[in-house]
Amino acid sequence: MSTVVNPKLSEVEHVKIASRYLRGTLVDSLANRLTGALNPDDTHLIKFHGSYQQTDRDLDSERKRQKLEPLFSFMIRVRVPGGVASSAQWQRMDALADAYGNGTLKLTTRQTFQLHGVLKRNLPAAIQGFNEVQMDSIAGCGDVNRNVMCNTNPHESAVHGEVVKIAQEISAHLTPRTTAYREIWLDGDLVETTEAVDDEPIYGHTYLPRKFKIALALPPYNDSDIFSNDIGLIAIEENGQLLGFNVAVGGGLGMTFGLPETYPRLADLIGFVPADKAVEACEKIVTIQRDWGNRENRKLSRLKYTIDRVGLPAFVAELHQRLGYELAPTRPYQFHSSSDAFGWTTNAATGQSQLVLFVEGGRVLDRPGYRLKSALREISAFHTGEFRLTGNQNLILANIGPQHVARIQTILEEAGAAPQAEQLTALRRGALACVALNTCSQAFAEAERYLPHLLDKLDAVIRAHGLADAGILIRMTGCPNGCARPYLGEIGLVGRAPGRYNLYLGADHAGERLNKLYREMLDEDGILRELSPILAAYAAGRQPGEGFGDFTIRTGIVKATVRGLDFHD
Ligand code: SRM
Ligand code: SF4
Repeated sequence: MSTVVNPKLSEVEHVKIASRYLRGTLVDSLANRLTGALNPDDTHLIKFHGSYQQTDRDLDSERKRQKLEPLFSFMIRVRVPGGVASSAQWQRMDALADAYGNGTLKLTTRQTFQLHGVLKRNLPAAIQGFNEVQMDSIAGCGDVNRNVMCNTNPHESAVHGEVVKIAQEISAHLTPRTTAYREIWLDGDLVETTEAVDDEPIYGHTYLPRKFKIALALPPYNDSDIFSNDIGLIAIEENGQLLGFNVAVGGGLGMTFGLPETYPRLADLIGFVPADKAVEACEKIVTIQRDWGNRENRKLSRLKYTIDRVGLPAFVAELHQRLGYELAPTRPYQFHSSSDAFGWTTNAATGQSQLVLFVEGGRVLDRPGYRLKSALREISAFHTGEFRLTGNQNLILANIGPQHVARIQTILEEAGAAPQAEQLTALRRGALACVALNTCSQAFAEAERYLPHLLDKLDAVIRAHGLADAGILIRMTGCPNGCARPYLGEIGLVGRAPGRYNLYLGADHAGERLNKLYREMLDEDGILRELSPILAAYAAGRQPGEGFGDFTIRTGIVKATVRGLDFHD
């Protein structure tokens, strides 16, 4: 085997090569009690194990003044393929958040759980805690396939269960095979291993050039925002039968300010695969990205850039060759919405009910007058259905037996956490905000902690114009990486500097068109000043059924973005 290493490879590639299938010196890093941090190379490797080393950014400057090292702690992301968790798993996450985290659970935009604030010494116990309820964090982050998303709502279609099962199969098939995770976190005894002992039949020893994301959706619902994924699979159903999936490739939202060669891009539809070939198709697409992706510049290494570099026809030809057959032509489908439909519904056939519960910013916590975390803990003690995490940071209590409906409603009401559809505007219920400060190292501005306050002010405008029920998608992030999918927001706010945001308009309501930059570096007054007249015009001049994003295009407020490459035009 050749040992020549390309000197231009990015730093992370060198770390992966030296890591012996993701082991690195993680065991030594964990044992070192002189610091709350890991050895520098291990900070890259621990991502593959589902964790990020972070600091409390609220305290950084004070700790520096006191000549202390930053307050290091870890975020851990627990994979939940398709977002489906049991009551036992919910209870465990709830307890681990209290025992080792900051007492809150974050439901993410990719249907996973995150714990924040876990100290280095508590990482093994937390990960062992997930393992005891058949959950893991491997591939939560890192240059591998991440949590596979799927429509969340089991009542939406007869074939929903089948589609979730395929999401789970894809996830299992693309989970790294290295035993490093088990050795480091679960066994406690690191076996000295060489490259020859482990095998990654799909990834190889350097894994992928960059993160990789897959989502499935069942029309007309696109709540998993499939076009922002490296692979999006659109389920095609006929007479209650799952036929297969339209395949879309090359979605991704991250970009860097000042680097126009980086851009958000929606995935392109390239054909149709029968349901029993979906896993294989995903594997082959992953291997093309493994072989063709850019390993020198991580800013240009996502599949979207690989495809734009080689051209879609060349990419598809290679896929057909690796599959040994050609994808069939895409089938017709229609998406209506990418948001969640809140409240109670009952399935006439099964008699089971479900509650789609609004969780502001995806943060499950207790605070005075609002004890959501306690209420859900109480419910998990008797709920025999599932806890389903949505891609919009909300929660579905699914498959609730008729005997539990009233009890669940009462518990939520008494905790001040009951669905309050009539009290909350549709704008607020559909809002997404990424974590940003105080834990995210990338944040230029607040998002999760600030958006509710901005919404207090925007709600006043919305109500004044009679738009309380207009489902306008607003999404805010603290930086341009796009974690709350802001470029698919009908109103996108992307942090540029403390208290300053770029405003994007013009995405559609179903996740099929990116938005466009409208104004830069707005503070709160600027955001309200810019949005108020546009909302007023929308209230007065919208056509029947016209979404806010479509209105801003039709009236010429912004130009439509047709593909990623014209996002910056
Ligand atoms: Fe993300 C990095 C949080 C969904 C694009 N994301 C991060 C990090 C790990 C920051 C870092 O690199 O140090 C954030 C951790 C903050 C914290 O304290 O928790 C972070 N991303 C999140 C979450 C928790 C946002 C949320 O509030 O829900 C979401 C977790 C998803 C999950 O469960 O797996 C999250 N991130 C997304 C999405 C949305 C999606 O996947 O549907 C995107 C845009 C889609 C995409 O990937 O293109 C996204 N995150 C990024 C990027 C930019 C990637 C790129 O191609 O440029 C980064 C930075 C990076 O990778 O270098 C990033
Ligand atoms: Fe952090 Fe930026 Fe992602 Fe927000 S969008 S969580 S600020 S990386």
